[in-house]
Amino acid sequence: VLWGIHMSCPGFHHAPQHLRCRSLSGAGTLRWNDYDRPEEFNFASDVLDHWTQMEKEGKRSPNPALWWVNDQGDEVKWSFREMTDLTCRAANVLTQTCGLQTGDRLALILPRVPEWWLVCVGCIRTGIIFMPGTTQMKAKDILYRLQVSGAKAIVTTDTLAPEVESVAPECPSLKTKLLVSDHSREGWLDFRSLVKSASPDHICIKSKTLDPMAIFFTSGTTGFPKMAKHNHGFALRSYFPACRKLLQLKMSDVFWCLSDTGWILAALGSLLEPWTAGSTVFAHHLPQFDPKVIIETFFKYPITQCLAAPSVYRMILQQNYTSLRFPTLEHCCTGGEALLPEEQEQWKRQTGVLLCQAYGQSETGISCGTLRGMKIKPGSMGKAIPPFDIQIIDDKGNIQPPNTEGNIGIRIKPTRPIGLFMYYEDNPEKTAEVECGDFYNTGDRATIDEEGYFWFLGRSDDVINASGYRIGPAEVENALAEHPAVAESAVVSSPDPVRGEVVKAFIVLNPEFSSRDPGELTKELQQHVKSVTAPYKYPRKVEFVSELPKTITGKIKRSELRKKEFGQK
Ligand code: BCO
Repeated sequence: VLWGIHMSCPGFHHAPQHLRCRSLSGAGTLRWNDYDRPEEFNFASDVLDHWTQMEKEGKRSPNPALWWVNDQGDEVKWSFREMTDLTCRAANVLTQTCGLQTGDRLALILPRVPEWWLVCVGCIRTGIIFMPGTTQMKAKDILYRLQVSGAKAIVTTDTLAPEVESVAPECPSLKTKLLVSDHSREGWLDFRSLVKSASPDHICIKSKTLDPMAIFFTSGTTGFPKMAKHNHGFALRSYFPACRKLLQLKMSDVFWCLSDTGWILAALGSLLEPWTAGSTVFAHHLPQFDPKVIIETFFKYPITQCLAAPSVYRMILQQNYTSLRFPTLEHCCTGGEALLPEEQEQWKRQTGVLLCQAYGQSETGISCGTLRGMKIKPGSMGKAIPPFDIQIIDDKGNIQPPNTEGNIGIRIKPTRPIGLFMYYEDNPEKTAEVECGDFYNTGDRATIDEEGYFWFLGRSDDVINASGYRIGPAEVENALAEHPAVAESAVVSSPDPVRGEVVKAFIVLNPEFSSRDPGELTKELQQHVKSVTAPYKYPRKVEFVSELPKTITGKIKRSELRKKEFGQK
């Protein structure tokens, strides 16, 4: 049972002086501009507590800050006052009970439960670096993350607790395990009851804008995921006027971002963007994705804006509902993978609502987009959003003229813009690899037209983008290699009408498995991958081959296989 709508907040009425924040000068009035670089910024004290103050002064409507629902009819509505109170308590739990300090890392693997917001903001208040991860992760994924980051704490639920326990002995840095559950578990601290009994008095750290705030894991062509480290400037960027133009959120908006809590899109869409504008964050627990539930939710709740990956909109359109005219929906935004122009037009035709494209990565947040009110060019992901200066560059970092294919580059010299990741933690080689002249090379291919609109073309490397997930082929190949049937494999992207792209595995079998029924073996291998790594990575297509194309030095030519999938020469 979740905390009720009216969870009492003892002590709030005696809120200490520090909660009367020093931040925004008034509702809707901006304190910082697109190119400002304030010395200090903290999302909790500068933004969230500001709205708390507005609420107290009667300058904000009584809409909740967080409106959470699930499919069992439970509902949580927390005001900004309650958010301040509860996140201060969470901050005290993390520092006082768990002994965590500024700069320590905390792995945050929670589904869409209200505590996700408490932990995120609790970390921001204390300077603990939070590392969101998807609940689809398996023990091996968790082990890697805990080890490589040296995380001192993990917060998760009953479902993943056994996976964490199975790897915890191999993680010497891990001192604290926090459980979000209605039950207690040996060896775990009970987050809910600790928050209830914690003090709501907490003094937010005065974080420097360039101090680290969060780490997002991101997949590459080779090896394990890299740690893209972001500072508090990542949250400040949501505050900049240019960024606010993307959605033009107002206090009265009810904003629903459907991204899993493990991705940067959720940090932006379920936390930073809506709360910066004083809007309501809407969340549906959605343990299993079901487009019908999404549609019903749009009909049932007064959601005004939505942010989701293209696959989500695509799957809604494919439901063949008689009407998709949602009563309160005014605007939709999408990002994370490519969206076809006809899908964008179909959404407008069927819902009456515009669907605007944005583009970004775990390294960049939302970098460009079709801002609300801007001319839409179907199929384009819009224009660069300041302070990012985005250009199409060649492999040496030279700016390319309009309508010429190249890499999407974000200028980092002479000044690295606020909002761009700092570097890949503990990985100077990979950090250097993506620096190209004066630019950060995203590895995404695109063109820019004369009006500054970007047109996405694909990846420059072997990374797969399946329904908005960035998947490293080596991660899937390594999982397949653990199965006795697999002699070797090559994993590439393959087109798909629903998911845009899916993972396809070309597999050479060990001789003793060559007589097995291919259909059955495919299912077994898919199940195997789902059981050893996060299931979203599993190969939805499998082809058994007698050999893989290789260079003379024996390197598998994935690009050759990929081109074949996309019908290219
Ligand atoms: O399709 P199958 O049923 O065979 O398999 C699915 C799930 O059923 C299964 N699964 C999920 N959890 C599991 C599990 N199996 C075992 N144990 C579990 N715990 O595994 C497969 C997972 O694939 P999926 O997540 O793609 O499946 P689903 O449910 O169809 O979801 C569809 C989408 C569209 C909702 C989902 O693909 C999605 O959320 N995509 C968007 C990802 C996203 O938000 N990307 C943004 C990244 S941030 C970024 O790009 C930067 C932008 C600024």
